[in-house]
Amino acid sequence: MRVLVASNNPHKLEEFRRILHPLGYTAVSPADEGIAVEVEETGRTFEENARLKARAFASRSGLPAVADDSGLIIDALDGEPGIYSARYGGPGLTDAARCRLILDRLSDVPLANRSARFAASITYADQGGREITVGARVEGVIAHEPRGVDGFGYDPIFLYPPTGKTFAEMAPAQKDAVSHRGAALRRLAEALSGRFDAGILR
Ligand code: ITT
Repeated sequence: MRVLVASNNPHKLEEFRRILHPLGYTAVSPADEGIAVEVEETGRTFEENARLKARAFASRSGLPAVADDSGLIIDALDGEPGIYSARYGGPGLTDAARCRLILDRLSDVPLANRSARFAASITYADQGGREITVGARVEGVIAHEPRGVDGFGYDPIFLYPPTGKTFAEMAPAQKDAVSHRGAALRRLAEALSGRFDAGILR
């Protein structure tokens, strides 16, 4: 089954392709389909924004669309950057500068108080009016310095305690096996195959 990845983030697209392929889905990009859609993320939650993106891409493309709204939640920053993760510190910053901004804001915070999690809400929307939203999280700790070269975004500062490595130090398949996005997409595939009621998933 072909699904359109309702995202303009090339790193997410790569992860979707990688995770969905073994689940029996072919992920196509907006560029593959020759469409460009910009969605204003006006929702107040990851779920609301995922729904907005999936619906917009599905209606513009004629294909079933899968959208992800995700971010990093840091307890010592009262949940920031949260739904504003992509634009934290201003739209002109690089991923590395955003990581540095967080490290500077946490400079006095000891490891014991650096708990954080990645969260993803993923919505599937199709032309028949079927819509499914699932969510998943992965718990971690904000490192004191960036480490690793894989991944994207905040991966270099997100320490995953069971491996002692940041997500950027883990092989892509190792990240997918435990990440918010990997878990949410596997739940979505189960829901689409009708194995259980997605309404109860959060
Ligand atoms: P689309 O809306 O076009 O999909 P986006 O990057 O703007 O792309 P979001 O609004 O969902 O998407 O922002 C998510 C941000 O959260 C993303 O840009 C990263 O900074 C961060 N993020 C999410 N998942 C991540 C991951 O697995 N690793 C590192 N950073 C992640």
